Amino acid sequence: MISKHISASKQTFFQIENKACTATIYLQGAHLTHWQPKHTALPVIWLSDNAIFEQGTAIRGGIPLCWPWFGDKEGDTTHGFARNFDWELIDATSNEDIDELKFVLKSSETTKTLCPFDFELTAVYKLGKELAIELTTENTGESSFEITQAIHTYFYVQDVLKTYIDGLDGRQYIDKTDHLAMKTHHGRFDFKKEQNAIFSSQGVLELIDESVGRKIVVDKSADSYETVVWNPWIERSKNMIDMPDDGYKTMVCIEAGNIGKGAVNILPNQKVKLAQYIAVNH
Ligand code: TA6
Repeated sequence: MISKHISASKQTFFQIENKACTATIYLQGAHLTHWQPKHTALPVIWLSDNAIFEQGTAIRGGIPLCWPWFGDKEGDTTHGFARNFDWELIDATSNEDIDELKFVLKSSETTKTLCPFDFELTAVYKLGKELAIELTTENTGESSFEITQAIHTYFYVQDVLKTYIDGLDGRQYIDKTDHLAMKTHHGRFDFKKEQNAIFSSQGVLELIDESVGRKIVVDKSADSYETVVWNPWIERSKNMIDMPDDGYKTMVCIEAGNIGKGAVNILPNQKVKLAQYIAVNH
C-alpha cells in the first residue's frame, strides 16, 4: 500500500507498507529516507536525527541521488542538483509483498541554468524483502553529454567500531582523507578512523555488523565502476549541522557510482542505468 502525505514543512512524501517491508520516499530528490524489511529488527537505512526537511536542502541520510555530478563543483552545490529538486511520481504499483514507484525529473529552464543539457532522469524503487534502486539517465537532446553520479546510500549500523566490509581486498582506491593518494586495500575494510575512499570496484560487497550479527549484501549494476565508502568520523560529524556529534557511530555509506574515470558519456537518445541492490540476511 502506498499513501501520500505532506509534512509540516510542506514537503510531499510517500509511505509504503506491504507484507515484506515499510519505506518512506520524499518527492524532493526522489529521496528514500527509510526502508526496513519486516524480517529485520533494526533499521537498514540511516537517517540523521538532525536532518533538515526544508525545500531545497538536501536530506542528511537515506539515499541521496547524486546527479549530474558527484562531489564538489566550483560555484555549484555538492553532488549535483537532483537531490534538491522535486521530482514527479509517474507510476506506482502495489503487490502483496512488493511495491514499485517510478519518479522522473526532466530538464527545464531552471535545470538549464545549472547544466545545459536536455535529459530525462528516472528513479525506480522496488521495495520488498529486498530493495532495488535504479537510476536511468536518458539524453533527450541533440548532443552528447557527460555525467558523474552516485546512489549515496547511508546504512544503519549498531556500532561502527564492530562493523566492516568484505569484498574490497586487492582493490585500488583514491584516499580522499590522504590528499587523493592512490592506494591498494588489503583484507577487510574496518572503520577505526575517518574513511572517504573511491574504490575501483564493480563487485558485490558485504557489510558486516558484528555487534548484532547482521550481514547486508550490497550489489550493483555491472557498469558502475566505482564504489565509495564514507564515514565522516568525529570532527567532520561535529562540523555538520544536520548530523549529531555522535552520528558517525551508527552509519556507513556504501555508494554505487560512476565517478572520475568511470564518468559516463551519453549520446542523444541513449539511456544509461545505474542500480544498487540491497538484501539483509536477518
Ligand atoms: O561520498 C562521500 C562524500 O562525497 C564526502 O566527501 C562527504 O562530503 C559526503 O559525500 C556528503 O556530502 P554532502 O554534500 O551530502 O554533505
